[in-house]
Amino acid sequence: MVRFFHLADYHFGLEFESHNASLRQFLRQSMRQAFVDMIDRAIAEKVDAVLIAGDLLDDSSIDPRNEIFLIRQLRRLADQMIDIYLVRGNHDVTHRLPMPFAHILSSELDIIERPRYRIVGQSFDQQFDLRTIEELPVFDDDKPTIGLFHSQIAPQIEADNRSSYLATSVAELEAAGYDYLALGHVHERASYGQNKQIHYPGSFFPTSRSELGPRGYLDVRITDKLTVRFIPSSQLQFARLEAVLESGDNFRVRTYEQLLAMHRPHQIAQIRLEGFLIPEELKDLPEILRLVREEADQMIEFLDHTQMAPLSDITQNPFFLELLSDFDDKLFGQIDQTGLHGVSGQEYRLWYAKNKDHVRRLLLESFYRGRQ
Ligand SMILES: [Mn+2]
Repeated sequence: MVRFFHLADYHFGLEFESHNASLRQFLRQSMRQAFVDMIDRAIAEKVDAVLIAGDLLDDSSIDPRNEIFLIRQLRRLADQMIDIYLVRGNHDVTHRLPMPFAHILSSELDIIERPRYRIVGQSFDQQFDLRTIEELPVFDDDKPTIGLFHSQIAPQIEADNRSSYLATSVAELEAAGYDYLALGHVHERASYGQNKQIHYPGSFFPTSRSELGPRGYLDVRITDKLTVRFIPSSQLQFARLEAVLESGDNFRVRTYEQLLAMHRPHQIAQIRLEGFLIPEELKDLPEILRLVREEADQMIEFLDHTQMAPLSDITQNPFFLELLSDFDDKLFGQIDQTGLHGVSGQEYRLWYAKNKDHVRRLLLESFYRGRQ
């Protein structure tokens, strides 16, 4: 049996700059811990190898702190005689990580023969690698053969319609008859082929808000059959949720509790808010959201798409009746005193009676426009 872990698109070094400071710190720390946990498991379970299918780094120019971390972790595998195979992807094509203990595949088709298996693979040779993967060599022995590529599977590869990412196709990968194809580049988990032997593990750790759900790596065993099992690298995951807020009694406490109930440990949720609220509630909302975020350790982000309730729903509200009657009094007082572009007070009253709802709506909207 051959057993190995297959990971890709770790993008280590990513700064998570679009998140607030505390979340950024938490994400960077969790990203490291996820890697340590994977290495611990590889050692505890005595796998033969760890395969890294490109984009180990987010950027080839890695800072000293990150390099020290990464090299020390990877060396733990080498110290336990666990082989490391790595191809360079579009994000780390020029990295200079000092890892003589690992096999970094060259940018030409590379074949590494081991006693119990062989690896066939290829690194990127520049950021946008316009080549396609050349025809894979076919081996007619029983030794398990594993392909390792950072590659974009294109439905059909034609000379004038190439991907920039060392493209290939399912048909071409299948033609070589390999036992397993360890791919990277596509950040969502996917598998292809008649025998489900072609795999993208997806990103090792979420690299952005849009990478939802569990992220991790694949535990692959090749015996007389192939077994592939997904292992989450971290409990942390991103989620996208929606909350419909309801106007009415006890708005503050109700809304606070409704939103806080959506918080889960290890979940960074982006919650889209919908609903029609009266202006007083809209005014209170930012503070309620701030309190929820504080209670949830900043693990919730809000997208506020709430709208002001239709005027008919809110003009019965005492606050508005007072605001509007004050407005009418002042407006007509002013018109009676000065006239309005030659329109008499009487004419204006007639026009206003017809267009009252529209005018009031504009007034209320402008009054509350500053709430965001
Ligand atoms: Mn990537």
